[in-house]
Amino acid sequence: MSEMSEQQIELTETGFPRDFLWGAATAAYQIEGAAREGGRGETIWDRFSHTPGKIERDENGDVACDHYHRWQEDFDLLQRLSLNAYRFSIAWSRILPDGRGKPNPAGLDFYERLVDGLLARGITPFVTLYHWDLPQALEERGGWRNRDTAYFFSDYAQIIARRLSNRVGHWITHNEPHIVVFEGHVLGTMAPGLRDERLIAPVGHHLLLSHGLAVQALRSEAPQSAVGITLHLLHIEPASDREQDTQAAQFADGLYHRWYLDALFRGTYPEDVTARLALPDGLVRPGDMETISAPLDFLGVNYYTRGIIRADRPSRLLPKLVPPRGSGLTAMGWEVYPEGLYQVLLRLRDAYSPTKLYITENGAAYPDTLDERGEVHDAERVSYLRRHFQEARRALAAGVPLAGYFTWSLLDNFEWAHGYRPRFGLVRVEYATQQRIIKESGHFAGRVAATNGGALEE
Ligand code: IFM
Repeated sequence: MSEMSEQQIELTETGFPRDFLWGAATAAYQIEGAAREGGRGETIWDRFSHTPGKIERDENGDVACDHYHRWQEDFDLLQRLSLNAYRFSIAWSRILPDGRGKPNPAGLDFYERLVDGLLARGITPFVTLYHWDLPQALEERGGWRNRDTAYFFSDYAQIIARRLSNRVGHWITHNEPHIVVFEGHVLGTMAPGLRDERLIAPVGHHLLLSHGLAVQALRSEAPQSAVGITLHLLHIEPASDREQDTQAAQFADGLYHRWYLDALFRGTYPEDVTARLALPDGLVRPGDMETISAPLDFLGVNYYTRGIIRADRPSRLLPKLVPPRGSGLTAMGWEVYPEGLYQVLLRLRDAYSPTKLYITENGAAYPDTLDERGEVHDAERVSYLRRHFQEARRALAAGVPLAGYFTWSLLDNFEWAHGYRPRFGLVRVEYATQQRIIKESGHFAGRVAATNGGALEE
C-alpha cells in the first residue's frame, strides 16, 4: 500500500470515512424514455432494440421509466433515501443529434435542469459521458471501429463541460468499455450487434483513445473537476489448479481487465494479449498511449460477481466462463460472491495504486413481487447489498482509498438485451402506470447512507 493512501483514509467508528458518498446510479437509455423528444437523435440502441429478435419480448427504451418527464419525482426519492450522490449518464444524441456539429440547446437545457435539481437537493452529481448510446449517425461512419469517433467524443465532452463544469465536479468518460467491445462487437448481444473477433483491438483502442482525448477536453474546460473512467471488473479465478486453467484465467483477466488497466495506469497493452490479438498496423499511433494514460483523479469500479474460467480449445480466443450453479444466483444467473469485491479492490490497490476509487455500480436483479399491501420485501437484495457494503468496509480497513458507493440502480429499468424483466432497482417501477414504490432494500440502503454505514449491523 502506498503511504499516500494510508494517510488519506481516516475512518469513523462505523468504518467509513466522514465524507463517504452513498449514491445510486442510472444510465440515460435505461431510464429516460422520450426517445423522440427534445430534438434527440437516433442512437445505436434505438436501432438495435427496434430490430426484431434482439431484445427479450422485443422491448425497447422508447418510454423506459419516463425519467425525462419524471426526474423531479425521482430526485425526491433520492433525497428520501438520504443518498448524497447520484451517477447518471448523458445521451450524446440529445446534445448532438448526429454525434457532431451544432449542439442542440434543448438537450443541454435538459441536463442543466437535472444537475440543478440534484444540487438543490444537496446531492452530488457524477456525470457519465458514454453509457453505450452512440448516435446512430456515427455508427454509420464506422462507429468505434473508426478512429474519428474518438475525436468526435472529445468534442462532445468539451461541449458538455463548457456548459456544466461550473456545477459538476465529477466526470466519468466511459462506462465499462470492455462490454462495448465484447457484447457490442464480438458476441453481437448488444448494440450495434456486430460479431467479429478482429474488432477487439480496434474498438478497444479507439474507446481508450476517446477516453484520453476527453480527459484533455475536460481538464481544459473544467480544471477543478475530478475525472475518471468506470471499468467492469470480475473477480476471476481458474476452474482448477491445472496449468491450462490457470493460463486461461490469466488470459481472460488480460483481455477483460489488464487491457484497460495497463493502458490507463501504465501506458502499455499487456503483451500476452497483444501477442494473440495481432494488432492491425497503424492502430496505435505515436502519442496514443501517453494520451490514454494521463493521470486520473479516480477509477470507478463496477462489481457484480466472480468469473470462473476453464481452458477451452486452444484455438478459441474468447475465454470460457463456467456457468455458475446453485441456489444463490440472481435473476441474471450471476453468482453472489461478495468477497470478490474485496479481492478486486485490493488487487487494484496493489497492482495499480489508484489515487481514489469509487464503486460506481453494484447491485442485484431479483424477481420481486408486490405483496397485498403494495410493498416489495426483497430480502435477497437486502442481503446482497449488506454483504457487499461489508466487503467495502473491509477494504477500507485494509487501506483501500474508497470514497463512495453507488448502488445499481435507483430504479428498475431497461436491462439492455433482457428488456424490463430483470429488476435491479432500489425503487420498483410499475411500468404500466409509472408508479414508483420504494423497496425494502431501498429503505435499507437509505438507513445505511443516513448512518454512514452504522445500520449495517442492524
Ligand atoms: O444495467 C447494467 C449497466 O448498464 C451497466 N453495468 C451492469 C448493469 C447490470 O447489468
